[in-house]
Amino acid sequence: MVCRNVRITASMALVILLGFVASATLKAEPNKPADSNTPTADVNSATSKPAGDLVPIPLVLPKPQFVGTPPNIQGIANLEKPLGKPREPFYAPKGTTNVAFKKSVKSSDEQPIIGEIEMITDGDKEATDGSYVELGPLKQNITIDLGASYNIYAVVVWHYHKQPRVYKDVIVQIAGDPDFIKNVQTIFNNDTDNTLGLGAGKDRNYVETAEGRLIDAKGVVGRYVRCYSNGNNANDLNNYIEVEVYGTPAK
Ligand SMILES: [Ca+2]
Ligand SMILES: [Ca+2]
Repeated sequence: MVCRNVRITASMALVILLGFVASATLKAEPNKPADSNTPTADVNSATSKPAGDLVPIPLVLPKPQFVGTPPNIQGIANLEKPLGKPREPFYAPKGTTNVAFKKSVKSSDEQPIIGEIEMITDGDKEATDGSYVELGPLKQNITIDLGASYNIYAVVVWHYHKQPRVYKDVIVQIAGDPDFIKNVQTIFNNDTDNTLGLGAGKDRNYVETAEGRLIDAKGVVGRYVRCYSNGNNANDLNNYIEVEVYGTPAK
């Protein structure tokens, strides 16, 4: 009697288990893409092309000053390998524009060695002499006041692209106040050993090109954009040609 009961219970359990597996498999079905040939998010772009009302940002690049892969730059650790091809378009919601154009800029060095601080948002991104600002040695920063809060999708930074260079300790932050106390968000940080004291970053060093450095800001909300650097591989000075901030007004 006991044995039979056990056998019945065991076979009932097996039936229940099989039923559970079958229903779990059925339940899993709806999560599969309707059509496996439909491209998924990351196929078309390194920065991912999500579905919906997203369009490439209206980014216009300056004239390149050197072609091909830049020569090896000596003495820079953790250096990113150049892409070796043009960067893929960056997608953001329709209506996203460069909201930094002609906006006011402040700097830790208000009397640049070369050029004027205003040149950082004047729309001129060319590498020619007369198009770049040169700030004093070692740790410096510039802060753009967008004048209002924006959803920020990308920040593009051109330090200098007349020759391949690597700027040191590049950090880009977005905040809600000019003193960077409220809602500070770091969107790029390659100061891996915390030289600037803002926290150690995980991003890599990179070679400047005419494409500028496009940083995915992931839609964070903020009004002030601050860029830090700490000299470059050629000298201790800091340069900016242009900084663009792609966003839409925050509601
Ligand atoms: Ca400029
Ligand atoms: Ca460092």
